[in-house]
Amino acid sequence: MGASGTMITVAPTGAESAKADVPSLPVTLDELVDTARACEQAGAAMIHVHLRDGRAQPTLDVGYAREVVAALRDATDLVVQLSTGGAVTDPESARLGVLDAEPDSASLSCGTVNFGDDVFLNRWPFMVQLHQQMQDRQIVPEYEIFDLGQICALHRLLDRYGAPFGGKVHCDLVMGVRGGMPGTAAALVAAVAMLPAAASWSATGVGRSTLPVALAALSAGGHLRVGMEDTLSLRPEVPVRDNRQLVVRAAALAELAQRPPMTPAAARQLMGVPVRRPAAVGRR
Ligand code: KMH
Ligand code: ZN
Repeated sequence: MGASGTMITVAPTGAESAKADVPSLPVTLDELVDTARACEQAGAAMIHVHLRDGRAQPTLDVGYAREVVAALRDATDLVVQLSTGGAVTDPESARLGVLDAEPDSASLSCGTVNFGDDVFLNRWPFMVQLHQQMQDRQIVPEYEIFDLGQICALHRLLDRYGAPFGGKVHCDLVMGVRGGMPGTAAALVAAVAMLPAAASWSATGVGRSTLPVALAALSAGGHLRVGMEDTLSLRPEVPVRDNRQLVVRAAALAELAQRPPMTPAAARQLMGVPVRRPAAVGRR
């Protein structure tokens, strides 16, 4: 069985939704920091960050990424994870460049997948580069799994290139993407059975699969990722008000499952993420 507590990750922004369509999407530095604070108070332990520029478009600007990492560390204890997935149009060089911002953790997608009408490209050599650069820079990867075959690629990566920095393997099952595995309990159970022994894992159900995936993950011993990157509706016809609302709901489910939300400190232990800053002083 899985861990006794539940690590809740909030993915507040993503690269796909437009601010004009979703005005409550956090895109500025201040909006991100406010969201991070509110979600930490509601039970989140980690934040998965996609950056937006001054026009609210996805960006992988390293200078800005450093600023965001510093601001989130200053304002919260959350484990700060930067996306190296970016947007489907981002080149590999810019996606690798995100690691220069020295986050606690970064995502590492384990294979190419159709992504709605687009293709989310993750070539094997690029996966290897991400894995090795994260080992060198002491960044803990979160392996993103969009389909079952990608778990075979993860095994191959670990067998050939060794354990990630921190020595723990943590995966996130991203389910319900149009082109990837469905967001069902059956697919979740199949994926979990294939994960490396002793790996920890969370699950994310995109769109309408959010709740079925969260409930299946809790019952199978996994952790949760929620947020407006993945879901913009609370239920049919009811739009999400903000990211905090999704974290509050996830925390309530975790409590109901008698696996209450983990603190950021417990999440660091789970994932093998060291503390990268002195004890919090001078919080804004
Ligand atoms: N935006 C998607 C194309 C990640 O953050 O690592 C990729 C994604 C995965 O969101
Ligand atoms: Zn993402």
